[in-house]
Amino acid sequence: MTTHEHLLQIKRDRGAGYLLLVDPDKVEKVKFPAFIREATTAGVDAFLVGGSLILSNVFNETLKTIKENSKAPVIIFPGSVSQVSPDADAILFLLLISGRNPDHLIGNQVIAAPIIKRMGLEAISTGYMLIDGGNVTSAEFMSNTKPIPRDKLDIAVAHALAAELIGLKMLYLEAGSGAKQSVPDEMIKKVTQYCSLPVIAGGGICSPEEAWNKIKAGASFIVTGTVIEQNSNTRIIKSLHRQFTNHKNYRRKSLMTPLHATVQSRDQFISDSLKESSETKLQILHRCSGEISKAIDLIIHAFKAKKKSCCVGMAAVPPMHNTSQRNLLFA
Ligand code: 1GP
Repeated sequence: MTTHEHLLQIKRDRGAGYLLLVDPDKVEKVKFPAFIREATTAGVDAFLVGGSLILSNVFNETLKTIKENSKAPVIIFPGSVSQVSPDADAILFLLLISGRNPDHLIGNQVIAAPIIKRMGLEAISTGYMLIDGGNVTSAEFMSNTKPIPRDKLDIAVAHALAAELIGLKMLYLEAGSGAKQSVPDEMIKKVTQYCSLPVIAGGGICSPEEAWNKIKAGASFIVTGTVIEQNSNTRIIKSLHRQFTNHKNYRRKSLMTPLHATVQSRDQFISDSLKESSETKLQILHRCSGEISKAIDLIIHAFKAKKKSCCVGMAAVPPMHNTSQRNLLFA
């Protein structure tokens, strides 16, 4: 199974996944292997490795250490063409589609493509969209591009659709590392209503609730980086273990438990609905927002009423924003 297929399976099985961004410059060598092992145990679905600018010379070493200590996929999230290595499972082959800098639309890709091909590295073509996060981030400055304004949902949707029509595999909505404001939930919602590509959301996500809101809005993957670094209370990470403890709590208490519980309820709900649909010809309309429990109540009520055909207002549960899954429900 390729890494891309693996990610799609996570999305299918659980509705959403969690990607931990590792900046090689921030790695504390001694404690890093234990941190990776614990992060894996806590349920990180994949590690992203990269940065807009890497000053240290430990890029390959970082990839290798993660591989040695985790079975989770290691995916390069390149800030430049120099961040290409055969020591990863895959690379996000980024096209910075929100910008109009030809270097980031095709120039760097042309330079990197033969190297990636020669290495046999899996490339996951990804439409990378910078969204205004309230401050100038490294990604914005280094790419010399303008982010999409936060309130321009139509512009974001049009870019996402272009990525889909071009044939890219994923979309990354990025507010930028350390952004003051993460990508607006409303934008994720709008993009995933119109575009069927799985959406990765990252930049400035600081709390489990914020992550959960992105998932509810339709994101398939959440990326965090800075929130882990900040928890160390020092500029250079003094205690990755302690930092990870925060991360573990973050996953267990606030993201993983409610997220997975709700997603499982939803998956059960979908599979039950599909099972029943052949008998009752139940039509599920995906058009209003609400709580999953409310939707389940409504559908149970409909089944009890033994209606041959009924319409049920369906909660706007994330993956159903995607047309492919919605079509599955309609089938
Ligand atoms: C940056 O989306 C990632 O490219 C993660 O951002 O560091 O703000 O979590 P943060």
